[in-house]
This record gives sequence, C-alpha cells and structure tokens, in this order.
Amino acid sequence: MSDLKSKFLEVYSILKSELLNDPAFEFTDDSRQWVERMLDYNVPGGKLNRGLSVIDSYKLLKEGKELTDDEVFLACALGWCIEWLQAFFLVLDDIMDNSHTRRGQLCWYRLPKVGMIAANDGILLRNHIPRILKKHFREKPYYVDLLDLFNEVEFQTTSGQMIDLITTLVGEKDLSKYSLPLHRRIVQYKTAYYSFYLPVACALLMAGENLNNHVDVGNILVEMGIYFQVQDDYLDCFGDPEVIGKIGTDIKDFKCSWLVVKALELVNEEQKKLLYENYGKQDPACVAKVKELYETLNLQDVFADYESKSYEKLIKFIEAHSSTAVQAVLKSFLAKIYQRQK
Ligand code: DMA
Ligand code: MG
Ligand code: MG
Ligand code: MG
Repeated sequence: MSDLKSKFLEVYSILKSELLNDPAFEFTDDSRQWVERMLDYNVPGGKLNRGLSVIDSYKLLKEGKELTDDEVFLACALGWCIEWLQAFFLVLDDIMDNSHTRRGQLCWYRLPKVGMIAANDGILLRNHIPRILKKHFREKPYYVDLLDLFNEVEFQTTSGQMIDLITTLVGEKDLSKYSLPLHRRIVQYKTAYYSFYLPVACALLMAGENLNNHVDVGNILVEMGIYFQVQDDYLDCFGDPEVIGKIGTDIKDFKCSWLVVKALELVNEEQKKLLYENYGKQDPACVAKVKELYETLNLQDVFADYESKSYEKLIKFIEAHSSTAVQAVLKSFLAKIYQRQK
C-alpha cells in the first residue's frame, strides 16, 4: 500500500473515533457499535479515488513544496468528507436501484439486521460531514466556502438522482424519450459534480483560491465526470462483477444508460421492437436478450471509440489551460480513470 493511502486510512480511524465520541449524542455501547459497523461497512471499502484526489490535487497546486503534517491531515479529512458523501449517496442509491452487491459485498440494506434502517443510516452519514468540517475547519478563513461547496454539490447530486429516477417511472416507461442530451443531463448532475469537481474544489479552497476564478477548471472536470459515468454505464453491462464489485441493474431498472441511448441510435425496426419489448423487465431472459442485442450492435467497439475520442478531447481541453499546476491536477485525474476496468 502506498504511504499516502496508509496515511489516509489512519485519518479515517481518527475521524471515526471522533464521531463515535461526539459529545452532542450520549452513545450507549449498542448505538456506538451500530455506527462503527455501519461506517466500516460503507465508508472505506471503495477505490478511494475521490478522497485521495484531494491530497494529490493539493500537492500539485503547491507545486512541489513539502506539505506540513497539518496540511496532510486536513487534505485527508476533506478527502474523507467526500468519501462520506459518496457512502451516503450509495447506501440510498442501492435501495432505489434495488441493487444486490456493492464493493464486493451485499448492499448494506440487504443485510437482514439492517433493512430499511439503511435509510436513516444514509442520513446519518450525510450528517457526519458537517460535524467533521466543524471540528477541523471552523477556524479556517475558507470554512463558509467549504460548507457552501458541500451543500451545493449535494443539491446537484440529489437533483441528478431525481431525474435518473423519474425517467424510469413505472407506467410511463417510454424509450422514445431517451436521448444523448437527457443522458448527459442526468450524469452531469448525479455523478460529475461530486466525483470530479468536488475533490479539486476542496483542494483549491485549502490552497486559498476563490472558486469563482476557476469556472474553467470546473467545466473540464464536469466533462471528465460525464466520461466517467459513461464508463460506469458500460461496466454495468460489460464489466466483470468480480472486478467492479457490483452486479449491474441498469437494463432491468429501465435506466437511461449510455448503452441504451447508443443502441437506440443504431437499431433497425426489428431490433427496435426487441429492445422496446425487453428493456426494463425483471425477467433475466429479457435482460439476456437486450445484452445479446448490444453485442450484435457492437456496442463494445462503439464504446472503445467513444473512450479514445473522449480522452483526446479532454487532453486538448486540459492543455489549453493557462496554469501548468492545474494541468497536472487534471491530467493526474484523467490518468486514474482512462480505460478503467472498475
Ligand atoms: C450513481 O449512479 C450515482 C450516485 C449519486 C450514487 P448509479 O446508480 O449508476 O451508480 P452505481 O452503478 O454505482 O449503482
Ligand atoms: Mg445504482
Ligand atoms: Mg442509481
Ligand atoms: Mg451504474
């Protein structure tokens, strides 16, 4: 494990122990154990890309200057706030998407002892973020901006989840409304802001920057986030569940996935009929027919082409940016996700 990652995990233990001894709540042994188990199950088990990116980005913005222990701790704490936010969204997303597994284990709400307590656990995860920020950032000049950033991004993500979910309303299942602009709108809001803009924005605030002066960076990160969610949609169908740690649900959930949008662009009349008849059905035989159609339409190749074109386009955007430190931040982020398998 890299030094940075082990340092990052060390900070998790510290933040967790602070939350488990929060004087604002009189914990009993039972309640403390519940929260500890819930945190360990849902917060640290992912790739940690978002969280680690805060420290990476901050280092690059400091252009090689050695960070103090305090700076490393604070960047890690902000990274963990993003991981907490992600855990909050995922616990609830898995309920709403009726998913089975996440990060190689049963979804939290699927554990017999948990069930719908997971809804409250999700809210608790969300409530931990301002507590971490208050404890460690209250005296910082950028404290208000941090709170505002997390609030804005949470609102954007929740709004994205809302449009993701209302496109699949039972009784109104209509593939003819699925298009690239609708897909783009959904993924921009549900994924790009919290996964890409937020880590870099946290690093910029820590470095004393005003986010209003970095709208261009935000625009590039949103493009990167859209590309990242197209990969997620692709892996939902074509990824290896053993590797991605989750079983895809987009076809049976009638999701406005990039794959179905591309399929709709490429089908002939007969294939279109097959798609309309089988998309969004729980029956595994219907799901299999849709997958077969995706293969007939060579969506793997269509995706590979999209992936390399997106990469080229993003590199061009990045290289047009005036600051080489910012370019380094963005390139490091892109390198982490290009051709990812998980
Ligand atoms: C993810 O959408 C978005 C959020 C805010 C969790 P998704 O349902 O495609 O994610 P996953 O494939 O991880 O369930
Ligand atoms: Mg999901
Ligand atoms: Mg979802
Ligand atoms: Mg997905």
